[in-house]
Amino acid sequence: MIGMRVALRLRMSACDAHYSGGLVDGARILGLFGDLATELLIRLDGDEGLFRAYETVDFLAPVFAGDFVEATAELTAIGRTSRRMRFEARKVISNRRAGWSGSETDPPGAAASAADVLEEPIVVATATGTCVVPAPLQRKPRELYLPGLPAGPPPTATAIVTPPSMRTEGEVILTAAIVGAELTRSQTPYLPLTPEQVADEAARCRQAGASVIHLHVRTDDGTNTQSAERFAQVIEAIRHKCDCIIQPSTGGAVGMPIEERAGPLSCRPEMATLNCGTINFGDDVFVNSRPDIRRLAARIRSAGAVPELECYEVGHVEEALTLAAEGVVATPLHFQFVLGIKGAIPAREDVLVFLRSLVPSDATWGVAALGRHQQPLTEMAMRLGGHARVGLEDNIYLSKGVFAEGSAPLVARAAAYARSIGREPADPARARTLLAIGGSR
Ligand code: KMH
Ligand code: ZN
Repeated sequence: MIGMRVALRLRMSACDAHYSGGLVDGARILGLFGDLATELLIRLDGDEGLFRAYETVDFLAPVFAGDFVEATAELTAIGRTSRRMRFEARKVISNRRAGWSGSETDPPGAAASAADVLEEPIVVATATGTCVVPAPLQRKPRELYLPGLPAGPPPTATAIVTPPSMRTEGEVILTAAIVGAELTRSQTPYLPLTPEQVADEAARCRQAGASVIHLHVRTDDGTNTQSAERFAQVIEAIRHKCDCIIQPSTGGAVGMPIEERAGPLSCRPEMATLNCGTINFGDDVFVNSRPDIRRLAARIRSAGAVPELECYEVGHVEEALTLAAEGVVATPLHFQFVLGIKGAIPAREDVLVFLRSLVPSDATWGVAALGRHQQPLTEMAMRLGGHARVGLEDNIYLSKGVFAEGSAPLVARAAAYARSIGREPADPARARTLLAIGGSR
């Protein structure tokens, strides 16, 4: 829900002009922000709530009667009763009437009705503020009236419907993490092991909407391996069944030496993971020293693969940016925020908002979240314009106590959610373009 955005666009009329020269007063803009805050509260809590305080208000450019103003609000934090928001108002059309637009370039004698669509909208005001909805007035999400709910799965607690005007454009890349390294058959009977089982599962996931297969491989007895031969065998089996991008792991299993982890790179995959730092991984330590990260990055590059930058902590994002600055990895970058490993960064909405704020604007990013966090955090990522990874590696349940019968049902649910917010799952060809595989973006 953090990251939810709403918008208003309206024309300032002569009635809105308060000062000489048709100037609109700042209070009018704050009125728009108040209405936006109210809409966010209704969508979140089913109640109009109250505006408690503005922390900042900046009026940055004048607004005149005849201007069209677009105002947006974004939910930035949720407390027990408090809801913090960020606001922005931009002028998108400017009236040209002499003396009103304030422009010195107005042609003399321009018609009183002349107006321009601005090539670059002008930010006229920004603000941050806090609203409250008393606990007894907060209604549960399932009681909320969500107009315009498209056909598809019923809304979950996090499936706030984005109004059509605010839908994020662009396809979602769905990655299926179908095998994992640490998962065992004793945890779920649906874990694929043999090349045929893995290839069948990859094809089912492709059918369900996945375009990338994040791949670990096992020996027939289920032991994790980074053997190049086994990867070659499994990749060939997948290739026979579907056209997904195959993204081998270079993380392997906890405790594997780096040289062994690099095994699948000899298959010259289109993508490969690059783990960007060390973390506590449950009771183990997943070690990625800075020299080893650079060695693996160089190997990935010389294999011709696009690295997916696995970030389990805030500092890992900084490390990835440093790798780019050093030229060890090529831009544009593709980040994967892995949230909810015990001992690393938690799977929380505010964490994701912060991580997203760190990535460069030309980068792509996705979320992998563990266990019960998989669905809400990947759905949030999709709402925020990111991509999503689901699958048994991160989560073996479809709902509490109900096993996912393979990764495909998890992919199908993510694909349905993507469509419900107006984003189509990318096919592999489109995903290759979005990920700059082959240098195309
Ligand atoms: N098995 C984890 C220790 C990756 O695939 O690159 C590492 C991992 C990350 O799964
Ligand atoms: Zn993995």
